[in-house]
Amino acid sequence: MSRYPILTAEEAASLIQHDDNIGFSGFTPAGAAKAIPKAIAARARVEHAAGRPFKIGIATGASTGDSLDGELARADAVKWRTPYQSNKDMRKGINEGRIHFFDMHLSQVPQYVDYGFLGRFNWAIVEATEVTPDGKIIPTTSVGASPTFLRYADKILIEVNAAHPKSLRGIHDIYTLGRIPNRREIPIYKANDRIGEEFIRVDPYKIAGIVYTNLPDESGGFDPIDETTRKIGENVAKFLVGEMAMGRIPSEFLPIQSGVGNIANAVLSSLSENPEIPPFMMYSEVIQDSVIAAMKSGGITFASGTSLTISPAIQKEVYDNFDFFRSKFLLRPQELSNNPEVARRLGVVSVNTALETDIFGNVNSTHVLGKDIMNGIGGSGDFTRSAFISIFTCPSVAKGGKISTIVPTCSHNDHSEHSVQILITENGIADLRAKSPGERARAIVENCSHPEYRDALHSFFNSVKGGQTPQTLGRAFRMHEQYAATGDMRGVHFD
Ligand code: 0RQ
Repeated sequence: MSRYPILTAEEAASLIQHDDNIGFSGFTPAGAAKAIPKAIAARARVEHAAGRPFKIGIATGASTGDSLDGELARADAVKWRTPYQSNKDMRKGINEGRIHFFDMHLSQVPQYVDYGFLGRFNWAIVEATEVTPDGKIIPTTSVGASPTFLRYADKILIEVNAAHPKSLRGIHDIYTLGRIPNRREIPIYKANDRIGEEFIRVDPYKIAGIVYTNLPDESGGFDPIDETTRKIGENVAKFLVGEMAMGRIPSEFLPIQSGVGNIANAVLSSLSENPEIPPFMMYSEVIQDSVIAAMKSGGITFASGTSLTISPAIQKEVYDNFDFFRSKFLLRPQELSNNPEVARRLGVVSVNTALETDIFGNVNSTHVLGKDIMNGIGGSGDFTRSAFISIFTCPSVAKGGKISTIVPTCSHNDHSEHSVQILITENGIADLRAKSPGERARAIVENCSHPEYRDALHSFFNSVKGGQTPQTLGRAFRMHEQYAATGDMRGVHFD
């Protein structure tokens, strides 16, 4: 007999009040709460129909699945949202100004909660494979910010999800940072060092109920690798092989961090298949499909992350062969997986994806035309600023060539020229280290931009006389302005 009340999702949702702030589990759709948020959305619709307000504040690890971000956004039940999302309805609500969203570095979310920057949390709602009578919670496929939400929220609801095996116990590495200003270094000296416990400890008296579910993670999988993403991946591998040959990367290689998405998936495939790159470890956040394939082939020996974001077929394979995979990864709280101090000390090579980059090396990861949010900065800033070598990748064009991802000036800045070292597209590699802004502009345009935009980009900076940076404020956004007016950047000129 469970010592905790067993509730239906609807009963759990009935405990939530208008204006409550909730910390949900979920870092990507992996391990996100599913049944209770969906029931809260249904409750919001009923309340709205009765003429009563019903909106909640939502913090998570990162993005989640449609049952959380999608359902709650569609029910107009979101007061505020942080730190990252990738759901089309949530994005729409944010860009239409209905949802108050603030984008955050993912490593900082737990500390913000811990020190009260986000206010009081009424609830933590998390998914688990198991809860023991003395309050030990075994998460499912992600850890994210759940340990902190569980510690600080007034009350706890848990979805115990039978879709994940109990054998997941042991893959989590839960460790609590000390209080500032007396916090010590995190004792991770190699990516595969385990430093914490297998479970999250909570005060059992805070657990208001358990909802039993059997729901798969809502991970969609990735687009197949195409010619462009394959070339980007090959260029990343070529660059890193060159760094090894020059003795800048040690022969045993360095831990890799990789962003999430189609391009990142392709890059990891190329790295792990390249015969000149030795088997390597990852110190990253999201463990995605290509990492699992590389673990099988021996290209990746270990991955430290905070979520196991894999498509359903790959998840089945991992669970069916768990004896093989068990020792190959650890899921940690995001203030550890994304910790800048650890990333700097381990010499992480970061590889993230840009939406657009400018010719001086500033990167926009988050906004379309400077205004509309795509997903958020995620962990890209946690790693880029601290990496031993920071790489950004992107295709040189988007939307069938109508958008050049390389522009004179980014329409929004997430990573500055001071943090971005290497830029890679399908066309080539721009090494920005030790280059002045003018030299960077030349390297980026010549090596990385799409041939269709190259002459125009050259003409942007070639005519500028004097100054440290060949910039002309009056022409800086001409490509964006043309796209906004005509839906196509092609044919732009700077004369
Ligand atoms: O939209 O499919 O509608 O055409 O952006 O682009 O090429 O599929 O690339 O899946 O790798 O995502 C930056 C969004 C790239 C992602 C971003 C359009 C393009 C397409 C997606 P369509 P692709 P990916 C780890 C680290 C920030 C956070 C981060 C991201 C869609 O990588 O969110 O790095 N990164 N976190 O057409 C307008 C441009 C565009 C553009 C591409 N310049 N203007 N649209 N697109 N460039 C993750 C976490 O921390 C959890």
